[in-house]
Amino acid sequence: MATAFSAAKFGTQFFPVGTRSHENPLFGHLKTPACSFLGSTRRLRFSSASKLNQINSHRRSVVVAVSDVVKEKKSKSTSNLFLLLFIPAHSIQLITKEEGLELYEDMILGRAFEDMCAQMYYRGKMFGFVHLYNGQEAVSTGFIKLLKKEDSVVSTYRDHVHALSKGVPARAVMSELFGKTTGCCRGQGGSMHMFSKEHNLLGGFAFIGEGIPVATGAAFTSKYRREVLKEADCDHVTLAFFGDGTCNNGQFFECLNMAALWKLPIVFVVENNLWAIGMSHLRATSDPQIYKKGPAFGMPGIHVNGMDVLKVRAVAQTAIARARSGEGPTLVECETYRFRGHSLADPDELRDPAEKAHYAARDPITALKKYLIENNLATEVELKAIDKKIEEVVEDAVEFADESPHPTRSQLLENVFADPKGFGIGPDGRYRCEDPKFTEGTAQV
Ligand SMILES: Cc1ncc(C[n+]2csc(CCOP(=O)(O)OP(=O)(O)O)c2C)c(N)n1
Ligand SMILES: [Mg+2]
Repeated sequence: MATAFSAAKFGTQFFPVGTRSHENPLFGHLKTPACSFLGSTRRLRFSSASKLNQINSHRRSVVVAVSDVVKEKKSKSTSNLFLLLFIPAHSIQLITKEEGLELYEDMILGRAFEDMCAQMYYRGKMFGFVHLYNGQEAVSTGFIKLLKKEDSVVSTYRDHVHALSKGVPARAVMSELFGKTTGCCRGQGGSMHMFSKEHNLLGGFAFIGEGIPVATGAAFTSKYRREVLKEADCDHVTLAFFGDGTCNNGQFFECLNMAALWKLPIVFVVENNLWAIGMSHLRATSDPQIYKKGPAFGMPGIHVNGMDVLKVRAVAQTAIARARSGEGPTLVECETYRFRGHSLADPDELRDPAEKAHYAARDPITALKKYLIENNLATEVELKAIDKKIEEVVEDAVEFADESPHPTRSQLLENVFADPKGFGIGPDGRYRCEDPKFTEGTAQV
């Protein structure tokens, strides 16, 4: 199954990752002259022949057929919007020692944090579904560590590690998982709804695909601020993370369309871990090569080995630079794997042990560690010191979360749009749920 996605099977187009986006043979041809805000829709609103001639003086006929527009678009672009990424080891952009250690630390934080989550979940410290990210760390780290604080990240229900990579403190994430007031959503979001305004983490989302329009809206905001409100320094980029199963949902296609049409500063990052709960990606999708769907909308589509943080980072650098410079969106498919079941309630007995072993042997953390040591970027001692530091960070987060207070019952009704008078608030103006008799005869709250 794994080989169905391998570079060997689909050929090896070479992508020189060391080049800057405007010099890049893949992305360079997409460059068009700077257009006004929503320029691409405006061009299609023809009200009279003279206006049409004015706008399209280069076209011979005033009758505009779709085929003419297609021909024109084709002549501006080359055919190669597809890219199955095969990056030979020698072409990887070199990283500094500092960068290498930062990547390692972030991945170790993600892994150690999630392992601790599993322990705490089975000890009854967390409620509801908890979806872990073990195995996929190279995607979060490879992308998010390149962002500025003002850039946004939109996640899914598998969101703890995205939050950590974006800088939300481990204490705030763990407390949120414990349902405590010190959590990043004051304990009201829980595992699937991490959010931090300060860090521009625009949410985890329980419904699949729900975050994609939110991310598209965030990217629209950046473009609007820059081009309409004339905030010249607003070059913020949004990353939308979601899974392979989610790519079969309508929102995905709708948002690719809007993002390409308006050249939004967004990168769609598909974390293709080959499974949507117990449904194999290969059984559920007409064309399993998700990256090919980008070019259908006029944006580059790239496949990358999501178990290799350096390769992910190389692709991310180009896609983020492209978004930041106003060239528009990119669809990146990262082939990755989750080492645990879909959620902590899933005993993970259905996936083929051979498949699991295949990906376990490609653990992104082990691979980075080997790279850093072999290239004299770090010693075993230095890496062990990072492991130790992170162990302490995670233990501190658990202690902090455990000692933090639970929210008051009335917090449940805060920020509820409908006025809960009559239901939540009694005639005396006080929250009914604060009355100890409120839950009498019903389930314990
Ligand atoms: C709109 C919607 N439909 C169905 C579900 C149930 N559901 C939860 S997770 C999931 C699979 C998603 O798989 P994928 O996008 O590959 O993400 P992964 O869990 O592999 O990270 C589904 C169908 C949901 N949460 N939301
Ligand atoms: Mg999946």
